[in-house]
Amino acid sequence: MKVRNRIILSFLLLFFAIEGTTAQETMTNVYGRNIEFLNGKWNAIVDMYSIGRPMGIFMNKKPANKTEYYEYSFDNHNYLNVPSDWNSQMPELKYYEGTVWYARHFTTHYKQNERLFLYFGAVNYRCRVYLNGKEIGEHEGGFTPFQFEITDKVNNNDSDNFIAVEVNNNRSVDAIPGMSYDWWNYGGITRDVMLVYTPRNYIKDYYIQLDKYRPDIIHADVSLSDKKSNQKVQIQIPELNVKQYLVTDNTGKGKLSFKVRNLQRWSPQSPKLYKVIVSSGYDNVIEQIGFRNLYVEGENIYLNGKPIFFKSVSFHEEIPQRKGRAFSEADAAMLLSEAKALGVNIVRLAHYPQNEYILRLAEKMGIMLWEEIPVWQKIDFANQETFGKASSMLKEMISRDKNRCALSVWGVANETRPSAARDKFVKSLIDTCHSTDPVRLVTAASDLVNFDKDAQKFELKDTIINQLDIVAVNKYMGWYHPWPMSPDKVRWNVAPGKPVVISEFGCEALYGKTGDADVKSSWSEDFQANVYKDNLKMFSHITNLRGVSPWVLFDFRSPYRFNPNQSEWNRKGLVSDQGMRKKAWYIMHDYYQSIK
Ligand code: GCB
Repeated sequence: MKVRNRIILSFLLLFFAIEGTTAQETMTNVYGRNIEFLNGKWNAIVDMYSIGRPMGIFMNKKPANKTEYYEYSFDNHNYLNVPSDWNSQMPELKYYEGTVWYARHFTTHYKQNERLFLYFGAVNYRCRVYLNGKEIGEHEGGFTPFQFEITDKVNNNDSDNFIAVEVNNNRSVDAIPGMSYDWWNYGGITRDVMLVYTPRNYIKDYYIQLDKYRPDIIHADVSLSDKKSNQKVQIQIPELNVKQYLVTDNTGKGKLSFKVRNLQRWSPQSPKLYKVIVSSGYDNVIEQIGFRNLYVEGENIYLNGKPIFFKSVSFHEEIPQRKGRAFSEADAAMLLSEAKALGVNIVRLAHYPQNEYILRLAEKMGIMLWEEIPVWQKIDFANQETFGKASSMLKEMISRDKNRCALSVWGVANETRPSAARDKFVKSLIDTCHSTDPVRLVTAASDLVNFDKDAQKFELKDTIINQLDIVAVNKYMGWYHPWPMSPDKVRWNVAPGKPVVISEFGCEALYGKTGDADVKSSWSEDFQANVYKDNLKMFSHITNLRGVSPWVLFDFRSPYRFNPNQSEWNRKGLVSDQGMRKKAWYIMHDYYQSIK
């Protein structure tokens, strides 16, 4: 084909490919549905110059006669495991940021009264999905799920279907997160992919949680896919002898609040979950749900009516030993067991929604959770489209996890700088949390606590704190910030009247390195241990302190850590990249033991 004709053909292909849509809102509790995983080895093409789309490679054409040829084929080429990131699978892709195509064949067998969905747990960062040569939709945001209905788009009854996913993880100014951040930009189809079979009229969504304050009132919101009134939905909790009905309005939605007796509330000491069955005449979904009360009054946080102190820690969704994203139940067990061993009652999932295996296992293990969207430091706050992205991510996160009673705190931002645009952006996210989910606490981590020379105290000046349930503070005393006086003399006057949680503190140390405990550049465990001791002294004088969260549980990979002791690792872990506990781990462990 002549070059000109080729270009025309490319544009035509592009035009036809673009009729796709953005992904739809996902159904809740996908793991409780009739699913078939599309995990495994997918064919892959690394498309460094992003020319696969104009070339139409998603059509997966094969030469039909002797004169035809195509400069691509997915067959017998590269393979990538799904789920997983691409960086850890091929040495050539360690630093790769760009486009990779994933493709595979699959068959389906839905019945006449069924619908079929294609569901992605997460793809980092943006993707377009093509089915049998046509684009079916796109999604942006690397850490939340999305789905497409493909009922009438597939060749059913065990005929062949071909799916291609164009994944791109280029960083951009208008994205969430933005241009640079302190973790690895793992690209790829990083979470489960599945086919979901549902009845024609299926239970799309439900939100069943205990009242914020009352120990005996459960609220339930259900939404069916048929937007019709007078549909009856039953909610059963067999162990509590609950059998309640609600009726939908003309949008297919219904609400109900009912009283329960002898409810055993969920707590870290006793992580009780109940089997809950939601059924319409057509569909039936079962899930384990826990019930608890969580609220803030004055400077205290109350769980089931009793004040609680958050003994927290953070981790990224990463298995350091594998230098790759965590994606399985086994990965979740590794991360959470190490957190539990430290003595925590809550984990701050840094800095983005992590996979559902982590959330569900944490709930079973009695670990509360704080989950956030990656509105991290520099974001294009004045850009409406960027706001739209953050807002979608927030809604996707809440929608997926709103039935996890372990989920206690929503985080909407981390270390952002006040400005009119930022304030509007972040305040609006806070409002979304409060209005869509009354049973969780909302926060945003700030690094603006500074020493006020006149007052001789640490203070925080940021108006968004007025809207937060918990004021979260990242402060690296002894590492990024020198002590203005001896640590036990330091006093805080931060957000009086509200609970304060130290959401990050800590210091770098290379595992196994001994050195002078006073010399920062020793990168030694001794120096790190000292920083921990000093910070704990300071904490004991913060009167409204209701939790602490050392940064961070494990050393994690970061492209902007250039010191030879770091060599692309953030070394603030209490546990090394090889899973070895540093000296500071024991200090933190003893501290948590001492708090009753
Ligand atoms: C922070 C960030 C966190 C970084 C950490 C660090 O304040 O919130 O994402 O990794 O500091 O190690 O500098």
